[in-house]
This record gives sequence, C-alpha cells and structure tokens, in this order.
Amino acid sequence: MMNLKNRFFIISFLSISLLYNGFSQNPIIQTNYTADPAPMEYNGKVYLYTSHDEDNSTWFTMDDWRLYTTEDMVNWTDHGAILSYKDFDWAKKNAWAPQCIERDGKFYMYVPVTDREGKNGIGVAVANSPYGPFIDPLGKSLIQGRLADIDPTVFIDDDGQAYILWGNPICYYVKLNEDMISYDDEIKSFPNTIEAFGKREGEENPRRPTTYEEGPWLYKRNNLYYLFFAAGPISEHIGYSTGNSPTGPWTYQGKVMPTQGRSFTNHPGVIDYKGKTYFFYHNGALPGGNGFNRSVCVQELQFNKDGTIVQMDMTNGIEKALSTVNPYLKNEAETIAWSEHVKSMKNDAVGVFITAMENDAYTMVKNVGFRKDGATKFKARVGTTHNSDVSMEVRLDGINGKLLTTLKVPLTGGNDRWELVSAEIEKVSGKHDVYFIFKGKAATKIMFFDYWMFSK
Ligand code: FUB
Repeated sequence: MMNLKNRFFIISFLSISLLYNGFSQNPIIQTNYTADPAPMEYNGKVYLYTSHDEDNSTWFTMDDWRLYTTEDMVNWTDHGAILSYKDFDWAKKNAWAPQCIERDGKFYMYVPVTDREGKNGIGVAVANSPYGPFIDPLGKSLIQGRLADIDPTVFIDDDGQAYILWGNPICYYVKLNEDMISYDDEIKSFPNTIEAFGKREGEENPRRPTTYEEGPWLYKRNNLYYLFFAAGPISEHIGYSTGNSPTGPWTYQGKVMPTQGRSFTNHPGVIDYKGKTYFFYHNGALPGGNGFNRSVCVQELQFNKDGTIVQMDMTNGIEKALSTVNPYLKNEAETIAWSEHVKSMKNDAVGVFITAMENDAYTMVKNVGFRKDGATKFKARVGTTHNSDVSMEVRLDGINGKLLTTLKVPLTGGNDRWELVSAEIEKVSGKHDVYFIFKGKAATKIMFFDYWMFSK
C-alpha cells in the first residue's frame, strides 16, 4: 500500500481542486492538519474524532487522535489530543484512522497503530466520557495478524450486536462481544468481487481487482446497510456498496465523491444529526496542504428515493448554522467557524487555547445571537510574550466589519500566564458573526487567547 501511495503522491500534488477559500466552512478545522474523520452523535452533540497529520509532514507522521465537537455544524470546539499511540504500551507509531462508539455509557476508541515489531494492529481504548481519558484495557492489540490491519469501523445494530470491519486491500469483519473489547467468532473477509465493490479502473492489479481500498464506514438507513469506503485506484475517491445485513453480501452502487482536493487519500464518516445525514471526508485544501497534511471537511449527504446516494463534489460545506451561539456564556476561543494563521494548543494552565501565529491572524464565530436589549461589555482572557503593541480587535460580520473594541493585550510572559481584559462597547444586538483579529509586530506567536464573553 505504502509504495503505491508514494508513487501516486506526485499525482495528488498536481491535483486541481483547491477548495480553500477564506470564507467557506470547509475544511472545518483550520488550526491543525486533521484526517480520517470519525463522527459520533451522542446526546444531541456531534463528537468528531480525527487522526492528526503533524505540521510539514512528508509521510504519514501521525502521533495522536483529536476531538472536535459541535451542536450547530458550523462552529467547532477543539478539545485537543484525547489519545496518543503512546497510551498503548505496545505501540510504536502511526496513529491512523480511528472510530469511537458509545455503549452503555462507556466510549470505545478503536485505532490502528504499528507495534514495536513494526506490525499493524488495531487497539481499543475505553473511557467513561467521550472526552476521555481513554485507557487501554487489554495491554495488547485487539486485532493483529493480517497484512494491513488498519482503519477500523465499528457499528452496533438495532439488536445490540456490534461489528468491527477493517482492512486494506481486503475488508475483514468480526462480531464483537458485548464487552466491546473481545470477540469469539472467527475473523472473516468480504469476497473482493466486482459485484461487491466494482471493477477497478486503470492498471491491472491482481491484489486489487476491485475499487475497495481501505477506510470502511458502516451505516444503516431504512433497514439498508451502507458500506462506504476509500476506493482506488489512487488518488482515492469514495465509493459505496449496500447490503441487507452488516456483513453483506454487498452490491456495489458507485461513487459517492470523485477524486478531488489535493490529497491522494480520502476517508468517509457518516452520521445522522438533527434530521439530516452528514458526510465527513478529508482533502488537502488548507494552505500547505497535500496528501500528508490533510484537513477534514463535512457536507450534507443526499439520498434518492430508492436509497441510492446522490454523487457529490467537494464543496465549501455547510453555510447555515443549526443554532445560535450564546455570547453571554463563557465561550472558548477554540470554538471557531473559520480562522486563518491560528494554531490550537493545550496546556495544564487553561486546557485548549489558541495562538495567533502572525499579524492579522483571525478567528470567526458564526451566528452569535445577542438579545434585543443588547450587550455593552466584552471581556476576554488573553496574554502575550511580546513587549510591543499587541492588540485584539473585536468586529462584527467581517474582518473589516464594525469595530466593537480594540483590546490591548498585556505582556503576561507565557501561555501559562493569563489576564482577563475587559472593555465597554457600543450596544450590540441581533445575530452576528463575531471576528477576533490579532495585531502585533512580532514575527510569530503574536498572542494567546483562551476565552471570551459579552455582558449587558
Ligand atoms: O491516515 C493514515 C491512513 O491514510 C489511513 O489509515 C487511511 O485510511 C488513509 O487515510
């Protein structure tokens, strides 16, 4: 797999569709490179687990898994790394495509990693909360022994039976026991037939006769089971098959999304949320993006009346928020609809916070709902290491929109030291997109920003 990917890296580099656009919603995370989206709906909130490409990667340099949440599908809160390959004593590297699932109030993260002997395997980590901490209950892999035990997808059917599917270039499956961390059945694989996964175009490859490549995702709708997958040849597109059971037999149905977006891999994740179905994927659309510096995106998935899927291109994403943000509550700076030149980081002092990497970096929070009687005060916890003029502008509805205030950012001396700064503002009411624009003369790491809040 790797050689093949390497060979086609150049193709992805030349790939056309640069979807990054300063005012779109996709990619939904701009503060780090993310890949392999694994969304989960739980108690009215979307939990999006991702893998994480380290900055400036020239290979799959991936050490941890990240969590982002939303309730409105446009503003995403960054919870930082919630699990690392280092949390598995037996693992050495390669924190690849994960999936998390809830059962009876416990959360199970299934992750592919490479062990100390260099073999792929799938581990499982368990937590009492979707935010972790996740603990390895086995002290060894759950699944190991095939050529590429990667990319697990986990699914619990309506009768309570859980299944795990995974693999490249064969899709394997086994029923999980109720404890979710063991299985008794024999591991089987789906017949890799043209009927099940479609004929592969391009060069003849006896090991890969069909379009199935990797990254399976199992989803059920109206009693029909959908197996989404990353499909070849590389650069990957997303394909899907349907069947009457979680273990097939599968009938190939075609493309969900063609090869686009500057990454030679892609990876599906599908959930229902508040009456709609959302399709998550990744591309290389951020600045500096490519097949090893990827970014996660989301858009709505549409079905035809017969249950087949309406094929789609990568788009700018979801424009309309499902709800408003309450500005009178403490809002984390790392809740962002769009940003440029900003990184998210985590420390023991404040948890996750953001760092403006250069002058004029900004974040935007979409659809903030001010009450009719308005807000007249603003406060934010900020800091900087620069003893020069550093400030944060708060504007409405655009980077050049109405200026509410310019906060002077005090020299705190580090991102473990913070100050709460406040200002009186002209009354603001109604719905607005709120922009935070960071100003400073330093070459990098202009300032830090932890949270903000308006009041009457
Ligand atoms: O992210 C590393 C690998 O690339 C994943 O496991 C594959 O699905 C592909 O996205």
